[in-house]
Amino acid sequence: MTWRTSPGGLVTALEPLMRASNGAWVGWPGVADRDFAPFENDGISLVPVRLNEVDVEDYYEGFSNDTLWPLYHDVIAPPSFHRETWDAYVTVNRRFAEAAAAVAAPGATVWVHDYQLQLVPRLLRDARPDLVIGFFNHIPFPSYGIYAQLPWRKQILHGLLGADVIGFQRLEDAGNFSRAVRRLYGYPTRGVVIDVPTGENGQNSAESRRVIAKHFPISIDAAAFEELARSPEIQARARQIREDLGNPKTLMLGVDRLDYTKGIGHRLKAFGELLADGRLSVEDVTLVQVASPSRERVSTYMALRDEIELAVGRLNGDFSTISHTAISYHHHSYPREEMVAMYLAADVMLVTALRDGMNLVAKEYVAVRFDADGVLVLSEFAGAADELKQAILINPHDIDGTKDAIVRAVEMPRRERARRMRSLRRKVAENDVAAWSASFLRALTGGAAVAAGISEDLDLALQSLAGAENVLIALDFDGTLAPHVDHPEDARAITGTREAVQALLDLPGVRVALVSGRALVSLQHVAQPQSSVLLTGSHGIEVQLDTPEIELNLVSSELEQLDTLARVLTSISGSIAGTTIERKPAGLALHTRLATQKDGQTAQREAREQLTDQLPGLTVREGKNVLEFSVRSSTKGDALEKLRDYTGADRVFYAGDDVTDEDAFAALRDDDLGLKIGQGATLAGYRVRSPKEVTQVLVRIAELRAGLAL
Ligand code: GDG
Repeated sequence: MTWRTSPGGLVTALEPLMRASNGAWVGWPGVADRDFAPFENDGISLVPVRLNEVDVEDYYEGFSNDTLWPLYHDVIAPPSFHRETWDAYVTVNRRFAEAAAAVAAPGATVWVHDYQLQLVPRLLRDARPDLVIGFFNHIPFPSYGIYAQLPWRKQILHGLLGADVIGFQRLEDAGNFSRAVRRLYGYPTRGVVIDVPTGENGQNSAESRRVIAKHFPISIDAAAFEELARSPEIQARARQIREDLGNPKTLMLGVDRLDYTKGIGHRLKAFGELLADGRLSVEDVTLVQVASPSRERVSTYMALRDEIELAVGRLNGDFSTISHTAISYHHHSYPREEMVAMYLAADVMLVTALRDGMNLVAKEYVAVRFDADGVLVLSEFAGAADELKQAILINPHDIDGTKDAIVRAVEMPRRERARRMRSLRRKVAENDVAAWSASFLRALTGGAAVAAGISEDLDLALQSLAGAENVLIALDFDGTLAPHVDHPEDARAITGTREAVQALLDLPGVRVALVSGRALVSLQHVAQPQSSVLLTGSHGIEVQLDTPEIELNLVSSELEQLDTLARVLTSISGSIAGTTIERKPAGLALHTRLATQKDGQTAQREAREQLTDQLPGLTVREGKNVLEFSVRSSTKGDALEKLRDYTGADRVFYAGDDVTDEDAFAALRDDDLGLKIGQGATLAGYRVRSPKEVTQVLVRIAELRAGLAL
């Protein structure tokens, strides 16, 4: 068994990212009916998904390539609609979603590619709400009038809307998608934003999730193409190609998968007519047409091949001479080097697609032409036409227009060729495939942050924090992770918090701590923290750091004071009915709730008098029917300092909602990040509304940190 990397820009663009973030590439290995175990290659795990023969027939060749492909390409060929192939599409999409759900880390970013997997975003979101999900559609998205033909039009939209960001090639595609969502679901859309209701009641629900539908025109690894083109071997090969073709004055080139969307027939028709009209002659002009084999078992493609080869045969029969061939036709795939040599050799590149998401061939031709020569004739129905406006743009259905464009290209003066090519090259260099993936991922991770109610400012601060070597994430509990409740023992962290904390714990260089005013025992009871979470209770007096024992953060003089305090209060409480004492980690409380008002007052007065005499440094807090004495005035700020020392963190994140948390915010340093929950004045630099957003912030930190393993 052997394997090799798929050629192409997508792999080139994503490979470094995938490697840096320990990514998993989930996909079909390209062979039916075989199970392959997942394996690692250079930091990327490859996760094969099995397709059997029937899946290939129904899901891949059927629904994907005989229903969606023609439909999305404006029904250039008639799409078939079969319920069995739809069922196969659902089944296989589920299989991919399961495979991705199984390998994605908590809070991971998953990027789903292309029309074969449109149900995956939703399936994945249902299985793994913690994930950030992007989808990119490599082919066009048709206008509503055409899309509406699809019997499963609502299911597909629902599937796609599971993503946070849905990327398209062209502005128009994104617009068509948003319109379809409005027409079929009635969800509100504003620019690139779609508000998708999330609640149980669907459309009537008040809660919604933001989905971004936007165009991100894909590109190529332009520098790599240029580098190949600059190599002496490839330049020699380019000269050789021209020579082998009899050094025609003009070499024209078409490179396409043999697909009916590419307009190969229209191109041949225009070229044939030009030869017939005598506007071009085989003495001067040769057309090289590479038609790489594609989807050879789909009947429309078989018919197309026959049709194209018949046309090529006819034209060659009619116009070729012994020394000059009109069309040099090749039904093969070539190595990348040979393609580059052909691009270099070609004076005119013909891209006549009737519909094409982008068309990378057009961009490759431009990237290769470092000599600033060559003319690109480009269909306005290819996505590339939006950027490559200095090409000669054509409507391939207009055969006369196309013929004129070809003649213009053949006759174009050197200076105009150079001017146009330079401008085209700038475009391709500016937006290469790395820029494309970076901008998509920025929208995706930024988009998820916005959707989660995280402001852009906060997100930037989180990004910076996540890049630190050692990070301490310190969190208050009540009001921060858990909503406030009437009975303190009922407090529980909201759903998702535990998973978010676990995601953080799983990352190297990250420690998580709880900082609470509660006594530690009570904190443990309500928070049920994972064993590696560091705990501090009673405003920092109690700490539990990687050991089962609770440590009292008291010095010996404080312990002596505690003894004295206990002696005095026990004697007072023993002599006055209805008064009780409660031990606290660093003090005692005298409760007078059950005593008469007079006895209560007496007890409190005596305690104050005796203790301020004997223990002048004592802290006294008065509550309702309770007087609390402590030998130590520890704050959450002290707790945070202790944790900072212990963990050796160079950056600290602290989140809290209460006035007592302000001591912790005050202990933060310039590079640290304080997050206040709810309203009220604060020293914290950032604020969110509720514990729900805190959990999202934690997920975000984990995700950023995982990505920043880069
Ligand atoms: C889909 C969308 C969108 C072709 N023959 C050979 C070969 N190729 C390479 C080309 C180019 C790629 O295949 C074809 O890409 P295109 O963009 O032209 O078209 P599709 O295959 O239909 O791709 C399209 C694209 O996805 C990306 O989003 O642009 O609109 O339909 O890179 O160079 N490469 C080699 N030998 C061949 O014989 N080595």
